[in-house]
Amino acid sequence: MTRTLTPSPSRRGLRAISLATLTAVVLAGGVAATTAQAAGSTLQAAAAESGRYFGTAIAAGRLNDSVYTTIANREFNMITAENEMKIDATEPNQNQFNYTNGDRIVSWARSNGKQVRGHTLAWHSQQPGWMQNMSGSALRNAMLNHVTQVATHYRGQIHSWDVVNEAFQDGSSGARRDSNLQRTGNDWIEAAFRAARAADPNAKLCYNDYNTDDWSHAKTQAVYNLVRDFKARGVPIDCVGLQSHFNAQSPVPSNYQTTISSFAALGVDVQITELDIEGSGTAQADNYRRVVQACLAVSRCTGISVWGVRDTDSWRASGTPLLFDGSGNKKAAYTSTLNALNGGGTGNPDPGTGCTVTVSRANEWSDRFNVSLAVSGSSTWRVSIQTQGGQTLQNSWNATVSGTSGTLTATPNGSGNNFGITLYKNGNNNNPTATCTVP
Ligand code: G2I
Repeated sequence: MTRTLTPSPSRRGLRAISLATLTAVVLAGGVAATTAQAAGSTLQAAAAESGRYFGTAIAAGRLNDSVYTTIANREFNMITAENEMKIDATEPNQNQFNYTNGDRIVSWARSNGKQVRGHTLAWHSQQPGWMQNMSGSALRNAMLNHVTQVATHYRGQIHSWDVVNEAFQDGSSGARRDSNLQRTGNDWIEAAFRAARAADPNAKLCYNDYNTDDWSHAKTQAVYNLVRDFKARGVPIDCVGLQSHFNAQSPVPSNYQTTISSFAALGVDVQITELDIEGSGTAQADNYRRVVQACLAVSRCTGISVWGVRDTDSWRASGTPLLFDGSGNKKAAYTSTLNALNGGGTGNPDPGTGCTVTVSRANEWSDRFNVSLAVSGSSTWRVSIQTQGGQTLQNSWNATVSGTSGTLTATPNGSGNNFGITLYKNGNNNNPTATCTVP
């Protein structure tokens, strides 16, 4: 396990203050940390401090449960329909569209001042019977018509659409998932994205999947290559959704932040779209904290949604994976999530790693900048520094630093726990992120 503390470059409200402070302190010959942040008392308020949203999936059938709606209204400002915008719900018979329950959710969200994520336009699963039985160009046309009709119905009301959901296989193949949609031709995904863009030009268009959280997994790499290819060829795509359904078999990976920052470096937003983490107590709380901190460390990780309100609302209720218990009480996981959103937790060393590193931006020139790193919690440490974009190492002091781009590794050289690096920007002015472990 690793712990990350970095300044968040997207903390819009503090950016001007931070730059002014930096200027003053740089003149005085010191460095400034940029981790200070006002506290929010709800998830949505705390996330908004850094310009992010915090959302949840909502089920239309629970909108008359006042415990449920009270929590949802108080804590969340981004709403995803858990099932009501899926293909079987919105087009139960071909060319007969039913928006009743989807509209109920959009109406509840908008009347309470919330934004809406659309889920999902094209998926191998939850297809109505008529679509399951189709193939070839008839299916391709039916799919494109579905995308066009539904995106047009909700035009202007959707923050982001999960245009295509779960199109890759699990396991080591990195291949597309076999499905009736895939058998219409490998270009079905880009065709769906183009149709969605035409129907609702202002919605962000996301590719959404699960088991794409671990950077070393073939499925993650396959989605990364799809997005890279789309960006290179001008296929419209704005975001990647990491569903992030975690449990003992699929834990929060140690390289989760690398996955997020790597997708972001392709020029897309990253949204954590369906977060739930099975477990209880401090272990679960710690995992939620790690997810939030990984997102906060990457400026283009723009929001987090959990997949339900209370444990009893979850698609896997027996795993108690959410932030509120069945009675609507805040769990330890809620508190750690809120604290992490409010600025990175306690500042104490992570018991799992034994050390913490703080990243501070220091002197700046047109082509390069200095970064100060301060380790606490241990005198032996290894710090992994993730540079952004094409940044390269020019210089370092008070530590032994290996690598020149991508991931740099720093270890003590006898100068203590405070060290620094100079990075050439090479077109990217974002701060690096860093994690600390005791070897
Ligand atoms: O499976 C978890 C999620 C994985 N990513 C895509 C999401 O769309 C998916 O959500 C789940 C919903 O949480 C479940 O609520 O998707 C399932 C399948 O669409 C949903 O389950 C369905 C049941 O299969 C139906 O039998 C049931 O009628 O929920 C429906 C409404 O309760």
